[in-house]
Amino acid sequence: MNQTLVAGQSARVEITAAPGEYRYYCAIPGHEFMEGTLLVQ
Ligand SMILES: [Cu+2]
Repeated sequence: MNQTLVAGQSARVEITAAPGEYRYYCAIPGHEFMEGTLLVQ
């Protein structure tokens, strides 16, 4: 899934996922620091 936003813009994304840990990150070059982990219980 890929979602691109302009600065200051927000969006809501709904997913159906099995329990587990999912890594998310910004795919724009130079933005490797924009990442995190989504925990689904
Ligand atoms: Cu970014």
